[in-house]
Amino acid sequence: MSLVRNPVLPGCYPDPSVCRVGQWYYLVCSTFEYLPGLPVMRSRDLVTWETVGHVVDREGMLDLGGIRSSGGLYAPTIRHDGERFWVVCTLVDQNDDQRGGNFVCLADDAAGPWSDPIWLDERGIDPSLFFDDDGRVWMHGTRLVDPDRAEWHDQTEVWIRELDRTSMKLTGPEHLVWNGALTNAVWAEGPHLYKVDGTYYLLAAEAGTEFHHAVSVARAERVTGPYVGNAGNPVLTHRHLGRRHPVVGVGHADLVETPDGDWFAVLLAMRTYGGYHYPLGRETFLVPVVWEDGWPVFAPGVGMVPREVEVPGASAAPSGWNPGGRPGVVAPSDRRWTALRALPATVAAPDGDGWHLPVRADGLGEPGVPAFVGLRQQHQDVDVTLELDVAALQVGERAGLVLRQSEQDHVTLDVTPEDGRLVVRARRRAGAGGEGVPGRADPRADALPGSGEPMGHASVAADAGRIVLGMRARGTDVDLFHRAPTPDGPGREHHVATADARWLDTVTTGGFLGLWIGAFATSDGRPAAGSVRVRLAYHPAGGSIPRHQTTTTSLSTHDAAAGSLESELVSTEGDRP
Ligand code: 6LW
Repeated sequence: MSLVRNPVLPGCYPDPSVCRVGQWYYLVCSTFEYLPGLPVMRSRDLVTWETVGHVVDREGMLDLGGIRSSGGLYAPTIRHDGERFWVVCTLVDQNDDQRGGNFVCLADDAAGPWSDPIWLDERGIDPSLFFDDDGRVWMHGTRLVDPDRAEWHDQTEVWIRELDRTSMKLTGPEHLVWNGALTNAVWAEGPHLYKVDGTYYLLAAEAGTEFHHAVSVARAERVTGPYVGNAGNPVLTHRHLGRRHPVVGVGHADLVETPDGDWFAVLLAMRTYGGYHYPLGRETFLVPVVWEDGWPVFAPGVGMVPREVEVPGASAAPSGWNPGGRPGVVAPSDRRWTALRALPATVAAPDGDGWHLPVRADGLGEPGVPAFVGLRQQHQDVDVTLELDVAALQVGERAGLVLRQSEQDHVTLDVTPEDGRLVVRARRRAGAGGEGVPGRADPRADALPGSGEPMGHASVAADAGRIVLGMRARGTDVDLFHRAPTPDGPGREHHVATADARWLDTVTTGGFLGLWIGAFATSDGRPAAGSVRVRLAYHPAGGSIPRHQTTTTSLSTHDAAAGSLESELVSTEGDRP
């Protein structure tokens, strides 16, 4: 028996769905406007996960062009029918409900190749699949109730309909089976069907994917219902624990049975820090489940998401690096890399352990395809450095680091050639989102649509053509710095500005995402001619990862400053959730 620390997938891995094939578990999550989309993660023990591929990994498979942040790929489900893997998902364009929709992709091997999307003629989101033991396939999903029938605002209905696996079309009558356990429950969603000991179970989230999020369950004798809710619904939530609880927003669960007959749920929740904020976004947690009186009991005896979960037979490996990766330079082959609305290979080319990034006219403030490659921020305390070779960057172009929530909300630290020197600037772009955060909603931010509100700047001699830009996140404080490496050493660090990650989390901004950290290069709409070489290093620090996983790594000269700080902090590591 191993004690495993939650979350099992730290960082923005929301809407998890899991299935088991033999000894292996497979899990997928939402990826919104980032590509490659829908990572397929594999595990032997539900604890240590590796990304084996992505469902959407080819140019032309899906068109994400113009889709705004927090649109894109929502809430996939993964299942196996005994022969093939099936992933069902929704492509959402929040500005055009005629675009996108629900689709299925198929694969013999979870690592791919996955088929092109097969579109299904059904509105709504959060599709799921159930393979009954009589060979029939039942699709289900959720959608807003038509306004003329809706009894309350944001009332949704869970539908079930048969899928003909030969024609891959929905067939027969539709069955509306669920609107949530509670009257006035908004967004009954993320439905999944199971059959356990001859009874059909419907698991669904409700109350929206934020503070009031909850898991409810209903059961029926026939797959099409009628479904009767559990008297104890919701069967799992953290909303009664208040906003000071370290884990909030528990919901969107999917069940899986181990080969030994134990049951677990994967679900999403958020870890708060810096007050009621969760900059890392919605993460994947593991919860034990037992069956009592024909109903699933989540986290028996505890009734909330445990900080540590007992997983029989699990490897003792902690989850700090799931799904793959290690501290240090993130090579282009690393599966953590993503780009915006295009594959990383569309905007950048591998160049040793870094990327060659040609400047693009598209900026970060519009839903285009900017020169951007980035990865999730998975640790609250982290040092990120971006080494840039800017010799080929032109006047009027800028390149650097971005801490990104969305087009509207991000912080950049970039460098631009000016008058024979390099000017480093930190800027904050703030949309019209939330309120109540100190220092937020400065009206000047909207007056600078292209780049954002200045936060700090510095001027550096340009002779070396090489500069390091860095972010040091300690909780919600994010220090932005630069240094100019010399042949003799990493160069002295200069602080440029301090950002507040609370500006960028969805409590403030709205939307569905956690933070991404990336490299970008833009000419802000003007014709682009230059390029940069970038090399990004990611080092968790302090209490972000379990102590026994923090090993000493060999540090290159470039990362020496970040590395020494990391080792200092390891010894004072706290017991952060
Ligand atoms: C997803 C919905 C939700 O489709 O958020 O947690 C949406 N729930 O089920 C996007 O992640």
